[in-house]
Amino acid sequence: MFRPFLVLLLGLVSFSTLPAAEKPNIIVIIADDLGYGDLSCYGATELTTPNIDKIAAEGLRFTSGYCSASTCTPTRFSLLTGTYAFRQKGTGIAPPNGPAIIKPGTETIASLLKKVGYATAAIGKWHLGLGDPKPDWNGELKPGPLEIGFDHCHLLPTTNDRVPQVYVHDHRVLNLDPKDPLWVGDTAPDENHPTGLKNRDTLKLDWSHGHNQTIHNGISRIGFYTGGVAARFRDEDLGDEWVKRSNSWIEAHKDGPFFLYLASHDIHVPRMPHERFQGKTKLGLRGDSIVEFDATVGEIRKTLERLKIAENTLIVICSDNGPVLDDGYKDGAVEKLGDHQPAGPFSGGKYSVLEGGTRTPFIVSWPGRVKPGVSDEVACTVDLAASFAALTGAALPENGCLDSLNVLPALLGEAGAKGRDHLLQQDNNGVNLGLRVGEWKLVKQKNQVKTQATVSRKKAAEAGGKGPFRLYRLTDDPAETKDLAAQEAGKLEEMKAKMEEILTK
Ligand code: NG6
Ligand code: CA
Repeated sequence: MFRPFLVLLLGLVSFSTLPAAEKPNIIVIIADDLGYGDLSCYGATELTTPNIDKIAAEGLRFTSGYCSASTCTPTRFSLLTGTYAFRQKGTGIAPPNGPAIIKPGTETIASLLKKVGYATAAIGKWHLGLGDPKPDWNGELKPGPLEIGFDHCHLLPTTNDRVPQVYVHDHRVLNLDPKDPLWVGDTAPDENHPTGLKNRDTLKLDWSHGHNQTIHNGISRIGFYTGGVAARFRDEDLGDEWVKRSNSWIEAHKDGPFFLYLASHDIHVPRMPHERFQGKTKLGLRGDSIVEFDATVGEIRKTLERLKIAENTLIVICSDNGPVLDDGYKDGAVEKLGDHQPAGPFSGGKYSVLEGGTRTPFIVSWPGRVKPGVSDEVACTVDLAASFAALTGAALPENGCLDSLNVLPALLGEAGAKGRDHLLQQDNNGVNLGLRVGEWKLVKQKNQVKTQATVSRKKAAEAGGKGPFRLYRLTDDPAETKDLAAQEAGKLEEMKAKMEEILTK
């Protein structure tokens, strides 16, 4: 046999058993700080999100959909790796100069799907660190997404309230002029460096706590930077950038299969949506950012339709943690809240292990396959790895994806299909924990999390128990106000044992 043919044949054999044509494209669209009650398809009445609502109506909307942590970095870590973040040290909120948290060699959704023939891209907020031991902003930014299974990336490196405001395109800062190097640090480069603290009167968006260091685009941030002026973006243009980059990447890979991880920065602070969205809601910039996120989703969907690949594209819409109102800027989120309930019926929000911290919008759509409806099955972003592996015939690693469960039949809405039978929820560093098993919820509360009463509108919530372990029955008490730990001692012990088993697995 001719050598080229042999090589081709071997290539096909090592491929998955499913022919590429049968593998759907997969798009995970993850919002930032979007709460359970922030979309009209989840009951919001003070704004409308027509594009997401349409996708939810055509797909499956989960009422027990979760992210695994109540802050960004640990949720994203576990989404991509299929392993709970508390199992690895240093997976809390990443600082501007933080190193790559997911080490090369770690199996991720991207690496799994790449092995079975998918083109893979990460577009949007990264916030999982770059480089080792720190990012080389003027050189090659690696390791990063390209070292853990993504073919391409176009990123906001951390979050936009942290410096620097530049795009990372594959291994480099985009449009960086070598004559104007980018410097990023934790202390002011000189005493004349303008900051939000000293030059507060020049700001277009004032800070309320933290966020008072280097100023860019009239907004002061966490951290300091100088240089890289030609590379800097405007906050207002981020949403459009993600749409533009995603659409052109999708178009280039329309013959599929492809996996796109699209991580919008909406609705994280600083909330500064494009001018055309500002003032669109009565909720202020927070509401306007939700509408911008909805428009982003709509644009992606439009592209899939134009390319005639919508039928064969599975979309997951989710969030990285629950809602927060004042997260460091005076953007009117508190004052303009009105009757809006960002966490829906739940207590707590971002930073909390009460349901509002991790129970978030979770929608699965695949027009050719998913039967429209609403599902009460438990599904979590940590399950996407095992579920996508099952879908595409990718082999899960022996020593990876430790907490990812294959809930594919539940995600596709198959009759009688079950979701997770248990779910661990963590805060930023896994100090406080939650465990949901069926209707029961155990909360291990080491320290008190100050939750803004206005987020959850359940002032009683944080007082719904004083001990280190609290027990709630979510069916009667979704807001976790009545601690049953003393009353249900047997159940409490059973839940504590289950939590211990997961922690020490
Ligand atoms: C906190 C920031 C908050 C936000 C959060 C990360 C202060 C006072 N607070 O430390 O504004 O940036 O980190 O959010 O600085 S996350 O969604 O990316 O996890
Ligand atoms: Ca977040």
